[in-house]
Amino acid sequence: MTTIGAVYSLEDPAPAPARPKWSVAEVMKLFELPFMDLVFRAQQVHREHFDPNAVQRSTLLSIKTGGCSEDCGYCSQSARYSTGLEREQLMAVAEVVEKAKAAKAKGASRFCMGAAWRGPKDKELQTVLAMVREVKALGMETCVTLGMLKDGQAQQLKDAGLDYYNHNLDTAPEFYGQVITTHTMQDRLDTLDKVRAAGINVCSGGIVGMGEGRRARAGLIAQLANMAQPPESVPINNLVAIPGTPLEDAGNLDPFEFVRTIAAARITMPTSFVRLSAGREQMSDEMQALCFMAGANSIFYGECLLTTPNPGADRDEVLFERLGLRAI
Ligand code: SAM
Ligand code: DTB
Ligand code: SF4
Repeated sequence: MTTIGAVYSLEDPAPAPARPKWSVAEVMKLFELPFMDLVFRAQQVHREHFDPNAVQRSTLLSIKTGGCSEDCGYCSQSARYSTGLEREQLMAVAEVVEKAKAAKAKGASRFCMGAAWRGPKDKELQTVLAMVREVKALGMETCVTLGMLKDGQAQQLKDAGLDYYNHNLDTAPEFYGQVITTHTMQDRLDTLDKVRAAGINVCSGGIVGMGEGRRARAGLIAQLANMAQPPESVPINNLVAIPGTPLEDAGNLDPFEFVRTIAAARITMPTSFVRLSAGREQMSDEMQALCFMAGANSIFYGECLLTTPNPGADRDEVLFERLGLRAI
């Protein structure tokens, strides 16, 4: 591995930088395939690595809602926009544990706790650590998404038993500044490095349907796939347009383009779980089946995402039954 500040002599030249696994142009080529060819190829890759009829289910809970300092243009929880969302304090540990028990009883295997923070303060982190310990003790996989981490915080989460940290790259580097100005893509990558170094599984993906072009969607996928170790879990969110946010009128991506994004994620990250994430409430069952066909093998499960609705467990049970899908 090249270390920062290493000195190389002529006899021992600097190693050529590793070629990215996927160039943006190569990912663009995937997007440009005829739809049937793309979905077929994604399904083939999927079958090489996964049971095509098994879908992982994570339940989300917003443990601290609204009042966030950041300006992410899609988000209902930014304090900068009037979205009508009521701000809430960090939840009590016991309340979180009750919600996790209910999610487990409904068949979720992972519980993901999200906080509307730029990053956690040390005192806040202590409360989250207690949540992680207690949810883990229920026999569930644990995931948190708390924003940017400072040195040492990832290790504390690992020690508490955290399995996954969610931190999305959200979009391509060149589009990032049009959506978010209060932190950078590099900030996000730095936090992901800390998560990896602590030995926590990485959950990182993005949002499409924000008015970005196909090249930006390909850029996001390439950025994720080219990580030294791609994320174990890759959530692909379709924008839920929130009134009052700068992106309230974005939406309306061609549904086939969403499926193409899932397929591109599957082909470029063959061993990762690809999660059909936000936006399912607005999708037909047929659209969701296409996403599973294109290699999605994980969903958010339960009637609420963080602040917006998601299909209820009953609707999903019927969908799984109709498609012969098995929950894992
Ligand atoms: N504050 C933390 C952060 O930004 O990482 C954690 C919570 S944040 C809400 C988690 C992710 O949810 C974002 O990175 C974004 O990908 C997704 N998200 C938020 N609002 C969304 C929306 N309206 N539609 C689709 N995805 C959204
Ligand atoms: C992710 O990629 N999507 C989830 C989770 N990680 C934290 C959040 C989706 C939020 C959708 C809008 C809302 O409910 O506020
Ligand atoms: Fe805050 Fe996260 Fe929403 Fe951005 S996405 S405004 S960091 S809660």
